[in-house]
Amino acid sequence: MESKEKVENIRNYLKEENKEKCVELYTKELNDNSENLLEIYKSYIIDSISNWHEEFEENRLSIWQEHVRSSILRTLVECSYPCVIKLASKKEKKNKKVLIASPAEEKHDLGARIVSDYFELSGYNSIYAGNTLPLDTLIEAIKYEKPDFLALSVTTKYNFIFIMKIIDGISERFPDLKIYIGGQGIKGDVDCLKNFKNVEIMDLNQILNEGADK
Ligand code: B12
Repeated sequence: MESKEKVENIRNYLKEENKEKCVELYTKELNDNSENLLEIYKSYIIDSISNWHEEFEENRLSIWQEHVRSSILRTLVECSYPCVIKLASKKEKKNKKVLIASPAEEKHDLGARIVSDYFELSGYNSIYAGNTLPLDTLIEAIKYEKPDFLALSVTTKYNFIFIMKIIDGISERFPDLKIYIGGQGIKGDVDCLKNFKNVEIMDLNQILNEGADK
């Protein structure tokens, strides 16, 4: 079967909320083409979500259905983890630890979870500390994990303010800790970041290409 057809197949099963079939086809694809994990992530997961909001805006998709679909995709991401470990073991280790999190109120977590795997695949030791993380909890995590840098994800643009609170709080307590931020919620006016020398906007390609070594 052509790869385009295979992707279409999974997307249709996703629309039908058929988790069993999605997992069956996805794991088969992973077994057959594990070396292509990044392409599989892109076409089966990242790109599959991109037009959901159109269905949503046309009232063809309700929030609970988005929950069902995104939960299926989350399962597919977790199914990929053995493959992530296998590919990461062939990569030169960077001996650097990244702590990944999303700020308070940010409920979207698929992006951050995928970012965690991209860091692993690029030779970093990555710890995904979860979504909706208040500043105090993140500070606890930093003290315990002692990461070399932070990667924060924000999807909802209204939650950008919570990223700013985290940047403020972390920069005050850990002035030398580099903070990378990414996600859909960052598009637009980011002048407020100019005062923070330790903060940089990052995207997925940068993790794979330059990494966090600049
Ligand atoms: C799935 C989804 C949900 C799921 C989330 C499930 C989950 N566990 O994550 C559920 C149903 C829970 C949900 C809830 C809501 N959602 Co929603 N959701 C989406 C949807 C359809 C997909 C988001 C997603 O997972 N994308 C896939 C991932 C892989 O992509 P990503 O998050 O962009 O991450 C990638 C990059 O941005 C980057 N990246 C991300 N973070 C970082 C960090 C670093 C350091 C780096 C390097 C890279 C990076 O890498 C990732 C991989 O490519 C989008 C629409 C869309 N097409 O994006 C709306 C969307 C994000 N949601 C939206 C809204 C408004 C909401 C709600 C407020 C709706 C409501 N009324 O209840 C709530 C609550 C949100 C909250 N408080 O946080 C809006 C946001 C609007 C805006 N301008 O901010 C969107 C854009 C829909 C829309 N068009 O209106 N949502």
